[in-house]
Amino acid sequence: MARVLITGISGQDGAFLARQLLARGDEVWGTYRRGAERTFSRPTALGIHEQLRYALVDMAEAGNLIRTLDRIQPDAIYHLAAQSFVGDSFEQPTYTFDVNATGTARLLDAVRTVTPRARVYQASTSEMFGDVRGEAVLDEDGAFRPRSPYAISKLAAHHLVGVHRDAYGLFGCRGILFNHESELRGTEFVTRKITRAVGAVARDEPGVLALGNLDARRDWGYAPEYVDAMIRMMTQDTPDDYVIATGRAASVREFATLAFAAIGVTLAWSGRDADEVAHDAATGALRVRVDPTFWRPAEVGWLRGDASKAARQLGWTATTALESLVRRMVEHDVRTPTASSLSP
Ligand code: G4F
Repeated sequence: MARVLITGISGQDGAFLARQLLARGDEVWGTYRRGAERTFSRPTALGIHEQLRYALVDMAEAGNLIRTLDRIQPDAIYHLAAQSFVGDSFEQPTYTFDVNATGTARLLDAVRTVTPRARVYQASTSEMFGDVRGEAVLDEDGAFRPRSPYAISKLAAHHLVGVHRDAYGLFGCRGILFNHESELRGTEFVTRKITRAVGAVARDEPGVLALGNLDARRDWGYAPEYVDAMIRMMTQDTPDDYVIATGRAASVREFATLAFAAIGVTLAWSGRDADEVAHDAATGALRVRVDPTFWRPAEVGWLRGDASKAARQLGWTATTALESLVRRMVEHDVRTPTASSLSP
């Protein structure tokens, strides 16, 4: 049994990770921010809220981090806390950098000072690859050309963990995770935005789904499998870096097509750029339109990962196909109505 601290317990990955660690018999602590989600809806949805211990921590407060590590004395720290929405980082670059990059520097400094033997998992991201040339399949040696303040902040944190590993012997693992989704995904991310809208259509609610860049391609996997990869990294004898991905890229347009197909609606796409739309091929009802306000100032057009190192060294491979992931999310959002995500 280990004592584990998860920064950012209230997010999708924090909740799934906590569930898997509890199942291993670990004592699991999670940090949360004042003003952030106080109801812990995701740990509650997974039925683990009562088994977790919580600590109020802000990545902006060095003293807060030091005292928390001193009090908990974790054997392992999974550092997931972040401003994780790429779109917002263009409007809030300083905040994003402070939480994601400087916050990681504060955490690492606290670890070095208080619990130098604690293992650290860093939630690195495929966004760091950024401006991918051609349709490259990206592995741990891929070039980083970040395209957003978010990606730059995560790349800085990634390198900070590397420096602490080299300079101070930190057991630091960096998981370069490609997009990973689930029924607990935040509703601001495109996959959940789409599946919630499909749920609304299935319930005959009025409205049209408005999306940004339909051509963006992502390598989408199922989040619970990705947190399993984190644990496998952290329980190796040697810390290392791993790409975690499915190896398949699909466009936002394809994701939406699959999601509507899951409720028996075939989409017929027409038009181009800001005028592109999708109608229900059977009824002619308008289902999707483009809203340029969702276009990003700089976009990452293509992300597809090669997780063969993780397969070789961790025995990890993604097993949920995109079609199954989409169906699972749609079925959840058909069953569980939330405030409508369709614009009139
Ligand atoms: O769902 P997204 O917002 O995810 P994004 O930007 O790929 O970032 C996610 O994955 C990263 C891993 O690669 C994480 F590091 C990060 O924290 C986060 O979890 O957008 C996916 C794509 C983008 O190209 C975006 O421009 O979908 C495009 N898109 C098109 N219409 C939209 C929309 N994105 C959002 N959020 N909303 C739209 O209406």
